[in-house]
Amino acid sequence: MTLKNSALLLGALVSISLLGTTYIVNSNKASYSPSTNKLMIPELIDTKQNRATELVIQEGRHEFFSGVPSETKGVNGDYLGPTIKLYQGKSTQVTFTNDLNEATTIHGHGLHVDGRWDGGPQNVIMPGKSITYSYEIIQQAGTSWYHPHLMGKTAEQVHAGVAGFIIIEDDNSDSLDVPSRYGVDDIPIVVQDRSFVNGVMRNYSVSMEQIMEGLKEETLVVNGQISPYYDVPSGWIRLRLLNGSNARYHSYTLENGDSFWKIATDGGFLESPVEMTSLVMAPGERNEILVNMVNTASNRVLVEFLEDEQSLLSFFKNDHQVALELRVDDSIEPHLTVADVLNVIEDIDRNQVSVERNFVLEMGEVEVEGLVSSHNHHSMFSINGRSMDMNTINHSSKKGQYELWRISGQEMRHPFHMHGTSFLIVSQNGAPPNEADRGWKDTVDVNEGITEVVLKFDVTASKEYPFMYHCHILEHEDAGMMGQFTVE
Ligand SMILES: [Cu+2]
Repeated sequence: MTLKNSALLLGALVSISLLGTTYIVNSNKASYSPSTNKLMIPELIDTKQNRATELVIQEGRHEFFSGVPSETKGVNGDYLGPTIKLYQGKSTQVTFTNDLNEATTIHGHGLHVDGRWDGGPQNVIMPGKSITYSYEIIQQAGTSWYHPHLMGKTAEQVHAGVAGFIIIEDDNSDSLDVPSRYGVDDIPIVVQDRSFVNGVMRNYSVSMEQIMEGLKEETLVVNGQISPYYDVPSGWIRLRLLNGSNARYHSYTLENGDSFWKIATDGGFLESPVEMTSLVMAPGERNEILVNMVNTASNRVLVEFLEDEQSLLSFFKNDHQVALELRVDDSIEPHLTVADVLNVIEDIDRNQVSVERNFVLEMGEVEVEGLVSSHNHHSMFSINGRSMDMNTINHSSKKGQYELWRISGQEMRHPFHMHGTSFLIVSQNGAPPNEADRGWKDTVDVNEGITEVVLKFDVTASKEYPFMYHCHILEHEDAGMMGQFTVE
């Protein structure tokens, strides 16, 4: 170990001693035995039958640990919300009612819908009020999600439990040979991290340091449960993974070291399944993977929380937690085959691009050290030197125009998300994306190197209801690492 590492190590030890809750949490994990939980599958609201879709955002009391309720928020329930299934080419009215004692919004993360229906910070639903969105689905099959996007309160409301899946189907997904029985072999998994004291979820609050690093808690929570199991058929199992953490990066592996196959990114299927043994997901990202359960009685999906490379906290907390135990039940009919070709993804030629834009995600140190004096705002988080201002439109895009966005971050990794469309990655740190990342995305991990993405918008967003781009570390977003734009 070098001298430099020793110094870091000392710092890490001090940090750990300050994180008193870590020990409390770990002792709690020992005193409760939640692994007998059967995975909760969110209710499916399938809009194919033109069912009126009404969702109520409400206060709840959810038991992460048996017999110990925590104060939470949910949608049509105590924690998290139903899965909404939407169809390409179909328009569906979805009404959100706010039964909370505070304002909220519900953003459809990943949806290509007009700014009026986007649920950004301008689409406020006051307490006791409702808002009806018309989800006119033009995009391809994929896994999106919904969550609050209230200015300055997104992190707290998502943390309390307001989130759910949106699954989009199209002609391709309807006929494709992949597991698609919801809750049988097509399983939505939202993975989060929370802290517990005597089995009770710690309510949201953040120190300045936690705003800087993002809120990183200790206990893995999957669909609102701790280390659940699920009975699955002895065939291919499709997991729709959502990193629903405020700030944590997750690394997924299988306990037995087996390969799994990634079949979809945020916004749709890859061209073919990509074999892998570990998968890193940034906050806000979705990936669909296939797990082969043919020759095994059980397997466990593990998650490791990644730390920034600089932090030696990871040296001590490098443990994998069980996200989900898959147990084979031979009485369930298995899905035994998978298509080789899943999708056709037409590359966007660089020559088609008519506008290039640069986005630099900046952290507070720059201003604290007095290097920048032109800022007349208080927030320490910004993009291109500007913190989010609801009254400022940062740029305007043209519908149908191809654009190249060049994004980089400062100090640490930031998951950059934009509303209203999906993009393709052109390059990251000068290299083309690997096979598993050559799909449609709306959230991408950026570091100090440059990430280039190409995109176009097929819907509009007015000045009244603009689209957002922001860091999906929710503490950074709330602190101002966000901007807004129109599409005309
Ligand atoms: Cu960030």
